[in-house]
Amino acid sequence: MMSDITAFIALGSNLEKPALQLQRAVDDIDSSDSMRLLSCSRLYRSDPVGPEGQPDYCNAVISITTSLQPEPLLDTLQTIENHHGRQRSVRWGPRTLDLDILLYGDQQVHSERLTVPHEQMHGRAFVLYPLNDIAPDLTVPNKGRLATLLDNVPFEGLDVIAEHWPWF
Ligand code: ROI
Repeated sequence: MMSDITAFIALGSNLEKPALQLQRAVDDIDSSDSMRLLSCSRLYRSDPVGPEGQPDYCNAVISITTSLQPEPLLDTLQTIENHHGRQRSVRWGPRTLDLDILLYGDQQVHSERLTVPHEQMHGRAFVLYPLNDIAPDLTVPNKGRLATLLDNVPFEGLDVIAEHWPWF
């Protein structure tokens, strides 16, 4: 479709078989009428950022094409999160599935519900390194080149746990 936009989505989980949660999320996204998977980063284990004492996370980044505008895309991703048993209780607490819109084309969005580019992405290793797997030449609107952002965020608290996935 002519109006399709490329968007980058960060996936995170640290409850109930995190790798399986990410795998199912990719399936749900790709089987949706309004979203198509383009590429998938490697799969990472990461130390929790935020409150201590929660389990390690599984993280990845994917790119998709979508016919949806940013807010309907957010709605659709939140519906998938809810299907994965996501409970919104503790801020920065553990979660079965988190789907964050990192980038929506080269557009900037500032609404009550949504900020794109994602406000914290430029400082988070668990976002930037997976993103670099699939879009090393990217420039983040207002933040500069991904390669430059990576210079300021060490590869720490991260392990690649799979080069190739989803597995099925
Ligand atoms: N920490 C890691 N490592 N990975 C995440 O996806 C993640 N998501 C969050 C908070 C709680 C900030 N910490 C995280 O929302």
